Amino acid sequence: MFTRRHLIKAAGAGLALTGSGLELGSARAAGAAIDLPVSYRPPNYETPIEYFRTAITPNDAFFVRYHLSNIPEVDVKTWKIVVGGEGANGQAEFTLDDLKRLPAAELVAVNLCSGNRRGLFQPHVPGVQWSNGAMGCARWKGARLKDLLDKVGLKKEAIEIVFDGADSGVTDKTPDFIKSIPTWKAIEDTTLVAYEMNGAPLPHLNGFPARLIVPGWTGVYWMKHVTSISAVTRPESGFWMNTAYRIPLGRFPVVARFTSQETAVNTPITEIVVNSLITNPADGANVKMGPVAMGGIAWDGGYGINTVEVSSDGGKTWLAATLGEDLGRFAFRTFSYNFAPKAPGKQTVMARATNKIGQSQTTELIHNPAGYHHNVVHSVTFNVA
Ligand SMILES: Nc1nc2c(c(=O)[nH]1)N[C@H]1C(S)=C(S)[C@@H](COP(=O)(O)O)O[C@H]1N2
Ligand SMILES: [Mo]
Repeated sequence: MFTRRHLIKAAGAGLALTGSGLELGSARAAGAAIDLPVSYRPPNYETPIEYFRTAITPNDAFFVRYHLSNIPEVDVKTWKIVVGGEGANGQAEFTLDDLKRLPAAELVAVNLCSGNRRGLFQPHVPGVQWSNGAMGCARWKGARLKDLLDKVGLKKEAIEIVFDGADSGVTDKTPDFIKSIPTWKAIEDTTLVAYEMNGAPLPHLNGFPARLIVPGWTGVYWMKHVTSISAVTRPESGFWMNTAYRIPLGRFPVVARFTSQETAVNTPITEIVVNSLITNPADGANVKMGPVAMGGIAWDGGYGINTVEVSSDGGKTWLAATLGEDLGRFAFRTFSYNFAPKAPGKQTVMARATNKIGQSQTTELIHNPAGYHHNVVHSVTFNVA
């Protein structure tokens, strides 16, 4: 079983925030920050909400998501990525040193599980019951996937690039976790094979020694411990492509399409929908009468956040929040808002983000069987006394 003692240490750092003027909220919220295992086998850990008060999520508190239980500690001495496939002109192998010899690229990007907030679906849907913390934002450094593919050369018919990682199921019956992305997405300058996260080697549970970074697209494509990258001329099939990670066709306002995988009724999930989260005050917190320094983060699939608006009257009127530092179009964008309660008592404040192509959060949940893309406007209720 995996334990995550460092998370407990990190939670200590989170608690120290109380001394820095940020209200942590109730004792229950503080207790929850110690560890949030959603399951142990496979290991699934959620990031406590306090860590989203800054745009960069620390490695020690970063969420963890696995589908398979057998996650080997990769030995870098023997580990390599094999690049090839019937859609490539040849085959090549890359060790970690080989990757580091390619031109390095760096960017800040949100890794968000498609099922983030699934646990908030009403009616309930089966699957890992995530709350708000199946996501994180880090500065990733690595080689461009396109540079690896250039070493072998792609046939013009190559329509998808397929990834496999070192993890596997405990029995042969568990389908191996294999994912593909369209070639056009694979060769974008921002799609990386990353070996560093926030200036450090990738933590074991976040994909050491190297993982895919597919900025703007949900975490499912961000293959960890990647060992194989294959170009194919036919759509990849298999459980994780044909059955899992699909959304009903046409229900969500997404621009990026994965046409080689579309059916008459559904399509693979692709880009992250625009969203935001209020991080302070915490839901249920007690705050002193007077101006309340509110804050949070907003993000989207890479178009960039244009505005975050806040409402304290149930959505009748909205006022602009102030956006924080811009760490790039794929990053969390912090926002702040000075809320002046008119009277003591319970206050509910909502936040709504809009991106640069005019997409905004929904007020009603767009229901779908797998519980993806929950971007209903978030609110917190706190007590002013
Ligand atoms: N090898 C491997 N890579 C994987 C997965 C997995 O199960 N195995 N899960 C994917 C999913 S669904 C998500 S949301 C992200 C989570 O990344 P993290 O664990 O670093 O937070 O990893 C992706 N990459
Ligand atoms: Mo995920």
